[in-house]
Amino acid sequence: MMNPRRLVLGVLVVASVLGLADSLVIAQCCSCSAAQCPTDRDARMQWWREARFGMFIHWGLYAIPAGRWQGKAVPNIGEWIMDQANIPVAEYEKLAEQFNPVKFNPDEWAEIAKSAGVKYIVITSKHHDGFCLFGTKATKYNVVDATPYGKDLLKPLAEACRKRGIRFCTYYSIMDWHHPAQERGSDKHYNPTKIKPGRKAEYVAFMKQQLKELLEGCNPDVLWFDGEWPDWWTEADGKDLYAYLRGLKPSLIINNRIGKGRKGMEGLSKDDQQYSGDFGTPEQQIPATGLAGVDWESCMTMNDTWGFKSDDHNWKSAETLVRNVIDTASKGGNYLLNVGPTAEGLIPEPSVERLRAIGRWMAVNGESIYGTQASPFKATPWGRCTRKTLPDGKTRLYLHVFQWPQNGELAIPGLANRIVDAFLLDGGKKLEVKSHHAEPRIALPSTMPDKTATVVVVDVEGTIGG
Ligand code: JFZ
Repeated sequence: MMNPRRLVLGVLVVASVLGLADSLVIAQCCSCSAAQCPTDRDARMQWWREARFGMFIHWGLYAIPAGRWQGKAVPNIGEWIMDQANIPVAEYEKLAEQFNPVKFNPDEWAEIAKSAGVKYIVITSKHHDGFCLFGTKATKYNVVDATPYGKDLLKPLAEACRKRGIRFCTYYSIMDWHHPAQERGSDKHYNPTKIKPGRKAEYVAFMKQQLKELLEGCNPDVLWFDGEWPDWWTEADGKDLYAYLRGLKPSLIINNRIGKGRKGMEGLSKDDQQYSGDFGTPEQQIPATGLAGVDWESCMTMNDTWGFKSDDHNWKSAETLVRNVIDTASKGGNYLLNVGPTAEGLIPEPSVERLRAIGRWMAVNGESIYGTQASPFKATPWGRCTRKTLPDGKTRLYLHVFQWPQNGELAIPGLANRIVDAFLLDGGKKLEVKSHHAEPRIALPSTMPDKTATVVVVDVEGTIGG
């Protein structure tokens, strides 16, 4: 007879294969509270820790002006145009009457994401401008009620993603330039908003209603909060909201921008464990080194804006983006790469090209990224390293070579374990190990097979370091 734990596990495995796990309430493993329990945390973070690569989508009314207002280019990131050009609410609202993304094809977006090799997407359900991309009873200012398009955008996208095994996640801004309970922070800017006297409870109730609707309607696996920095939002508010959401969906993953623990653009939570949130959120940067025992995700743009801007052509190269995915994985984090679709509903072609190029690299080398752990080495001058523990207890190192050594030998500084195998990940060509002593060296082919990053696999006995 199966023991009950096995049975629960079996049911969960079957359920997750069928995509049902989210509708199940996962049994509590221990007496600690769900939010703090380390076993629960490890269980709910598992898919996220293995994913390593996601796609961010910033989409909203700001895609219509696309960085220009009254004939002038507005500086800074496109989704901030309402604040940057100081557009009155009544005027900005009118953009909704023009929002009709007839070319939006959720299957096409999900296919682009799939071909890039991302394991999850995070899309703006409501950005700072307050406009909602989902149907909600909490405000008329949403795509169903306020636009000629008149249909929910998130539900069909969630479905298209799940069909392809991609996790669906949503961004939600706490700061809201449109909601009547908040007011502009100064004459020239909405940011940072103030809360109107006595109206905070009303706004918190509004958020809770919307987030409940979102969970019921689209069942996101991550809630990615943002806009938490206005002074009226407190860590206690973050904790209360965290507990509310955890109660609604025990497996939900929530970023650290729900509370006040984030340290600026570096994005990681202050050390004392007092703050809410399941993972840190560095923005437009990858930490200099790995961070032991910390869950984090670097979000980054492909050009210089999150929301679509018609005149931003400052694209990062596909090589840079692939190396950023590798760099992030080598430090134990996830890479969340942004696209800003147009008002018509198209992911800009330069973004699609880059996603497909990343996907071609991932299709061959994905094993060296997904489900890997941070490098055990202090420095790898030729590139980066990720690792996995093999079922037989050996350690597999993935050496990502960015600079092909002139002398044809790849030195692995500080590796003391016995090497049992070395080969190129692409094609499996065996490589000669030149020394098994203090600094092993692997003989390489004379020309670099993949100029973006060539992965050399080295299997060693035992585990490395602590
Ligand atoms: C925030 C948003 O304002 C932005 O529009 C975008 O959605 C991005 C992913 O997140 O950007 C921030 C947040 C915090 C800081 C800077 C930009 N910060 O603390 O310096």
